[in-house]
Amino acid sequence: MRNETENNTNTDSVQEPEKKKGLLKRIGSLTKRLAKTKKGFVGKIKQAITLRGKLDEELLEEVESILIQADIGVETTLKIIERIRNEHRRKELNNPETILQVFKQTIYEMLKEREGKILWQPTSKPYVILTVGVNGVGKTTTIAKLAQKYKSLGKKVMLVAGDTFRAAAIEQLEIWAKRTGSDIIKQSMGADAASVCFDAISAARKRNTDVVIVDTAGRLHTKVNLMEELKKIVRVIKKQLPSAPDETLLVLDATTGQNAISQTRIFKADVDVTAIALTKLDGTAKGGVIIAIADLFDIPIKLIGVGEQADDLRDFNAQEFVDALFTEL
Ligand SMILES: Nc1nc2c(ncn2[C@@H]2O[C@H](COP(=O)(O)OP(=O)(O)O)[C@@H](O)[C@H]2O)c(=O)[nH]1
Ligand SMILES: [Mg+2]
Repeated sequence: MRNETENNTNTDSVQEPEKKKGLLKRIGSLTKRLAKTKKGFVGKIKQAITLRGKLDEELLEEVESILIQADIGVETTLKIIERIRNEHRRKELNNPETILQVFKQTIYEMLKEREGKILWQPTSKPYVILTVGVNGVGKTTTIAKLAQKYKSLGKKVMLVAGDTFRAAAIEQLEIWAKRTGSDIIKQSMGADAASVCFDAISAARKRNTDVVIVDTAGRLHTKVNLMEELKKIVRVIKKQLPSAPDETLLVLDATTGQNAISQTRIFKADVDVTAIALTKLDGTAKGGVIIAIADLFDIPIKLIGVGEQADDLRDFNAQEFVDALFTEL
């Protein structure tokens, strides 16, 4: 974000070298945030490839075990290995650089297929974003970051305290509403979340709100309860605004590794998830799970969280991400 501001000072014709410099800076800062994942698997793979120097079954086996240990999952790992093997059949990969290049390209293609964009300039009003995900993954933090960004783009934002299960959740959202200068719609703890959403949509229409962001509970007494509540929220929102929610954002925590995969399965079964935000990529060696998410589900990955500050929520860009992973520090 800092780099974007720098670039924007270049008002009329942004020179190509300047653009490139901005991009390199952005990749550089992402590289630092992804340091643990880089070390955790890209580093190990690079080492294995350099040591062996040629592509053979032994190297493929080694790469396979590194990928599985890095939370990429068996299914996706086998797919990656198969693609490298096919490439080798097509054209012999006989030096470390080429092998690494094919590996990088394979991962890039898997991620690129799921690259999506959050609509920062919504075309309908109110634009409703419903966030879902289990407790602790970073839903409320992500909502705050989204609110901050929409505010900086001049939008009128409303936060909705749909996590009525915990009093602290409502308070936390209130603090973020104050800090970001957003409206908040809330009721007391234990209130019916769908009714809070009903109030929110009608208030948003009256107040000419641009963007409504709904927080939801990540845990209720049972999983069935949680899914029933989410479905009810969607029904109630639709009653007022049939096209909404415009985005149903599933928030996943990269540090949970393969758990993020089972969470996606569970939420996807009951809710029409339209986007994924993968948080906490900064503090984990398990960031490779993003490749499994991209491979196993047909849901666009739109946002990544790489820290706790407001500008640490970034648009997901497959090329930047892969470049950051493979860049030497
Ligand atoms: N390092 C890091 N921490 C994050 C990120 N996103 C959220 N967190 C932290 O994760 C914790 C749980 O976040 P919260 O938004 O309350 O989760 P919720 O229960 O899903 O609403 C908080 O301490 C956040 O600061 C991120 O991208 N990077
Ligand atoms: Mg929360």
